[in-house]
Amino acid sequence: MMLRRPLLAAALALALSPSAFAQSGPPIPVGSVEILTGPNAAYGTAIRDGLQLALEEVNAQGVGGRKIALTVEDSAGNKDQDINAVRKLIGRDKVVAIIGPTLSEEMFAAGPVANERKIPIIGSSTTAAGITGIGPYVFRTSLPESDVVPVTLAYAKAHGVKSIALLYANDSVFSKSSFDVMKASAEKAGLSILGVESFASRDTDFSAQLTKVRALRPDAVAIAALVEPTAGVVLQARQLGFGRETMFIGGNGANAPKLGEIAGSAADGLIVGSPWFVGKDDPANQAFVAKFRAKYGRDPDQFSAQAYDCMHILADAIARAGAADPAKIHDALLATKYDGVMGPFTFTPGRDPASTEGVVVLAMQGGKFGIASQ
Ligand code: 1QQ
Repeated sequence: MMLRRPLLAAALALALSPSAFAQSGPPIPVGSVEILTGPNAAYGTAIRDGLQLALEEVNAQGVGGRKIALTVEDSAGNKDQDINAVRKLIGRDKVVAIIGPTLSEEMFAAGPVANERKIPIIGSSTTAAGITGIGPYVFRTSLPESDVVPVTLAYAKAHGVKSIALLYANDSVFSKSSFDVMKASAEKAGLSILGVESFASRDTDFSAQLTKVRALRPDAVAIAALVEPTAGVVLQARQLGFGRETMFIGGNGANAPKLGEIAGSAADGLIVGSPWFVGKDDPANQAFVAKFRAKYGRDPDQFSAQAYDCMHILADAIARAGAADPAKIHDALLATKYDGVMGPFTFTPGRDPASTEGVVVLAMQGGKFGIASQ
């Protein structure tokens, strides 16, 4: 007994130290649910690629001596599949935290499941209002539309826009929320709102709405929708005679390379606000971009960059939690101070990103986003 005591004391000290689980142990299970198939797979695969690049770095370093084992589930953008995936990750894989899902409406479906089981769930791309209101275990690292869209509209105003028409997809939580923010921000900026039209995300013919909007002759047309319908609207707008005199404005859904891939030069001139830009010239971002290009043979987009930071933020919280314990990870997440490729990151007490600085306005040119001219 006597001999054992110092050992016990040492073991206890170890258990209480921040790197208690540092010494060894099985990989720490972490889950992710993203859209890997179907119409919105471009978002989810960009996110998965960002997560996996960060994971390689995390595991090369170790999280207090252990590795993270990441299981990525495909939601296909389907809410039932989201809920099942989250249940599976928690029940079968015993994950200590989840990153995802991709869309706000998916988070509204699956977030409550993780929240109820007290497993931290972190959206890296969800931008609608109300996400973190789901419950205390729901976090997001993505800037909500309410932080980004006002910057985009201020840019439009500074570039001569006085009147605007708004179009939105009425069957998507993100799109509706983005529209609400666009409308409120346009009002606040003193723009006159000439008209509002809506459509469904799967629509391919927007000519009725665009014809009405065309007759109003707005200086700008804002589109609150995911990337495929946004591209469809822009393509058809050009066919209906909208020229360069009309400024097209997108929300977070439009901030994806797929816009240029589908719409080509028809999307030229469209602007979006973005918390990140591939050319952002700080060393951390440049190293990330170089590594991403080397691994995947293409440029990262905003979704990959956000996911990359999100995985690092989670790994950092797990390390500081000192245990593969969801409640401790939850508390550690709240105390996050992380310098990522998006910039310095902390959470508000309400688990949203605290810093809303660094939003840039991007414009499409030749099918690619670049910094909008000043
Ligand atoms: C949301 C979004 C989408 C554009 C993410 C892909 O911002 O659903 O909240």
